[in-house]
Amino acid sequence: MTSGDASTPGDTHSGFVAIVGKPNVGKSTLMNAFLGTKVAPTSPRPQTTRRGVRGIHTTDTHQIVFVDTPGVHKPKDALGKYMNHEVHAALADVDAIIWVVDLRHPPTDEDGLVAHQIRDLPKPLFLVGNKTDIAKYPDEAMKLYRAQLEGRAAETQELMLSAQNDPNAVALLRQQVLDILPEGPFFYPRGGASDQTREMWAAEIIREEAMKKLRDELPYAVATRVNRWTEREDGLQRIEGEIVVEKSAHKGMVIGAGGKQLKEIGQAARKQLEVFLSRKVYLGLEVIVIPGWREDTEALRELGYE
Ligand SMILES: Nc1nc2c(ncn2[C@@H]2O[C@H](COP(=O)(O)OP(=O)(O)OP(=O)(O)O)[C@@H](O)[C@H]2O)c(=O)[nH]1
Ligand SMILES: [Mg+2]
Repeated sequence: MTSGDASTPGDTHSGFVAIVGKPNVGKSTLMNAFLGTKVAPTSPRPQTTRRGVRGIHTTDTHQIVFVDTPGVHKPKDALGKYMNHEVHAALADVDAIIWVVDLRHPPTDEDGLVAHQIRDLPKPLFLVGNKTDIAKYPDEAMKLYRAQLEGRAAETQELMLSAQNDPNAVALLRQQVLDILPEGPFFYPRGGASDQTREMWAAEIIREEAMKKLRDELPYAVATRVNRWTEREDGLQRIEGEIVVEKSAHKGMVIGAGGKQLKEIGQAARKQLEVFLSRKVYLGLEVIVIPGWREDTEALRELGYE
C-alpha cells in the first residue's frame, strides 16, 4: 500500500496497543517516547500511573492508540483495585500488547502476575526489556523474562532498549507495532496525542511533581485535579488546581514549613506545563482534605478514577 490518502476505508490500518508491566519498569516513559511528547506522568516511585491513558500516534496511513496502564501489583485499597481493573480492561480491548520489563533485575512475583495474564491471550505480544542503559546483565535477565512466557502460542517479538535515551530503538519498536496493525479506520482525528482533557493532563503533571517531592506513604495518599483553566488576552494560561489528601494531618505535610514544599511542587509543575504548552502559566494550588478518599468509591469517581 503506497497511498497517502487515508480517506478510503481499507487504505488505513489502526489498532489499540496496551503497554503493561509491573510498577516502575518504564511503561509511561516508553509511551511518551513513542509519541515524542509528554502525555503520561512518570516518576521514580512505583504506582505513578493510576488510570489507563491513551497516547495516539498517527501517520499518513496508520494510527496506533497506545494505552498506558497502571503497574500490576497486589492491591491494598479500593484505588489499587481500580488500577488493576484498568489493566484487565485494557488487555480485553486491544489488538496487541507490549509487556515492559526492567532488565536490571530478574522477574519478581509481580512480573509473574503480568505473565500469567498475557501468556494465553491470542494477540501479538512485544516483550520489551527496558533500561539497557543501566542494566548489568541484560541478556541473562531477558532470558528469565522470556521463560515466563513459555508455552505461549501466539506471535511474540522481543526487543531490548532504553525508553529514556534510545530514540532509534524506540522508533524501531514503533515501526514493528505499525507493521502488525490490522486494516481499519482511524479512531481519533489527526493531530491529537492523547484522549485526556487538558485539565486531566495538567492535573497529572501536578501529581507527578507532588509524588516526586513527597516522602514515605504520602505520594500515594495524594490526588490532584484542575478546576479552572482560563486564558488571558496576552496568552497567559491561568490554571487553578487542588491537591487532595486523605487526612487533615497530611495537609501541613504537603504544604511544608512556611509553605515551602507546596511552592516547590507548584514551581516544578508550572515549569513543565510551560515547556509543553509553550505558553506562560500561572498555577494556583490549594490543598484540600477528602477523608479516606482512597477507600471511598464516590470520592474515587469524583477524582476521575472510575
Ligand atoms: N535509566 C533509565 N531509567 C528509566 C528508563 N525508563 C524509565 N526510567 C525511569 O524509571 C522510573 C519509572 O518510569 P515510569 O515510566 O514512571 O514507569 P512506569 O512503568 O510507568 O511506572 P508505574 O506507572 O508506576 O507503573 C522513572 O524514574 C524513569 O525516569 C530507562 O530506559 N533508563
Ligand atoms: Mg506509569
